[in-house]
Amino acid sequence: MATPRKGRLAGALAALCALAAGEFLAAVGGISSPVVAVGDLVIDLTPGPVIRRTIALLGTAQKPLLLTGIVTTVAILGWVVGRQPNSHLAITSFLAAGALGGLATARTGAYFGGPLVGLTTAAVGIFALRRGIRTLEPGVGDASEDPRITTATRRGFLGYAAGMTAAAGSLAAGSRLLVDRRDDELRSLVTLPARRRSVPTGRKRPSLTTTTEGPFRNPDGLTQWITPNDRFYRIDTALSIPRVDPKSWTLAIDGLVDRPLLFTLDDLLSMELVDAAITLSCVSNEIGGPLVGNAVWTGVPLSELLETAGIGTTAEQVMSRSVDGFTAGFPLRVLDDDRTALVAVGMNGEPLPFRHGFPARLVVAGIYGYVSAVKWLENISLTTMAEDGYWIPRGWAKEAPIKIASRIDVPLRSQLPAGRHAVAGVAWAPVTGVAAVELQVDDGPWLECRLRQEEAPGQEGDSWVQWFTDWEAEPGRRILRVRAYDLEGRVQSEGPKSIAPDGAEGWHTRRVLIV
Ligand SMILES: Nc1nc2c(c(=O)[nH]1)N[C@H]1C(S)=C(S)[C@@H](COP(=O)(O)O)O[C@H]1N2
Ligand SMILES: [Mo]
Repeated sequence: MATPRKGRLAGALAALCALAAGEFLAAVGGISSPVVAVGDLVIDLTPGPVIRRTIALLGTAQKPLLLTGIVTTVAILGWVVGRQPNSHLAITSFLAAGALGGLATARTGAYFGGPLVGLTTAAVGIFALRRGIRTLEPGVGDASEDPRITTATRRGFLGYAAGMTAAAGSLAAGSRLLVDRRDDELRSLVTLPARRRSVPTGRKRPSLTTTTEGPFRNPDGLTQWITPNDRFYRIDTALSIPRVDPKSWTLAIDGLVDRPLLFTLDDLLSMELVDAAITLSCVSNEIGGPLVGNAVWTGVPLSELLETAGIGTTAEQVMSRSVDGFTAGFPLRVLDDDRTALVAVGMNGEPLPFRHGFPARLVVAGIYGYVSAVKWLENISLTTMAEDGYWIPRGWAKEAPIKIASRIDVPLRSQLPAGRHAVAGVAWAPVTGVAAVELQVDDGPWLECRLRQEEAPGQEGDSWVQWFTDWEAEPGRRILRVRAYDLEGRVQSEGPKSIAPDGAEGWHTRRVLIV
């Protein structure tokens, strides 16, 4: 064949267009994306140790990379079979890819829609490839004979290629739109009641004090005290975010309780809801890292639900499970100090976003997310300590209080002119609360910084503080170091210690060149 390269390009385009058509059909039918379903299948077939290593290596980039890998594989498959578009190999390959996508999608519960989408995808691919090859046909084998034919062929092919690219692009964009629309509809079924209590336990800690006087400037780049929902970090094992229907959702409370209970979302919404600002952090947050945020959560106090169910005498652990099978547990005695612990249905005044656990999740002040903050919550079970949550057999500590931490956010740039500059950031020590934050320049004395929290419902110690100080920067290479103290007099550990198995330790350090 005279145009193997174009044949291959036609193959790759046909495969991508078929893929986009499959995504679109799945979105119209309201079933799982075939690409994501195949990703889930890959994860389920991958041995645990390999998964652990790729998470360690790739972190949060792991999911986008997997999905990109699947799309690329499909394009390469099209490229390979495009060389011999009419062969059995080409048709079989498209059918096999469609069948794989169809079966993977069926596994998510779309027993009829999945295979239908898979087969349609294969058919679109085969048809698009044939169509593409036909635009090449006049030139095949006799390209040198009539230059007018080759020009017409080239135009025909370019038109085909442009058309396929546009079709794939608009189908993909259309699927996105459809999925977003359906999400908005689901979430709009939920309205948070306007009347809410502001303090979970009826007590508020004494106001934080600081020994340094003077106004708190709000320098550019300082982290907002409340993290907006769309900027809140996201960590979970879910490749596709569960879309839970709030109308049929229930929360079971069972295990070592006197009376197992089942709540609908309306049950929870008609209870007296509580607002509380709580800082949530991931155990995988490196020193100075971004996996931490502060939000006002709205929900029902966990202790009220447990008391209604009646805590059994042998109960030792609160073990929660999500609709996608993730589990997390913490010792029941963690709740003994009356700390804020909510079955949260709202985040910063809105129903929970899908990424953050719609319609309900657990938020417990002062312990890392992986032992407590189960999103897309469906079950809370009281157990003995013998049971382990998802991350425990994977090498993470069974008990995981959030460590005292502080972070330098300002200055943003690492080169500055000499003179006065703001140095600022955030610090947290839940549930005790931050007493002081100190900054050190080079090997100089530790300077006490000003602290600030916003007016917000909840217990003050549960939330981070913003800290700020002015700095007269002198020319040269400067090193800034920060550390925090909690209200019980403990100082942030100097470390350095890495995140596994129970959270990083160390003083965040920034190098700044003053010119
Ligand atoms: N269902 C489910 N809930 C989960 C997780 C998960 O993987 N699945 N990860 C936990 C971890 S490790 C953290 S740090 C927090 C993060 O919550 P966020 O994504 O809302 O910030 O969710 C927790 N809840
Ligand atoms: Mo986490």
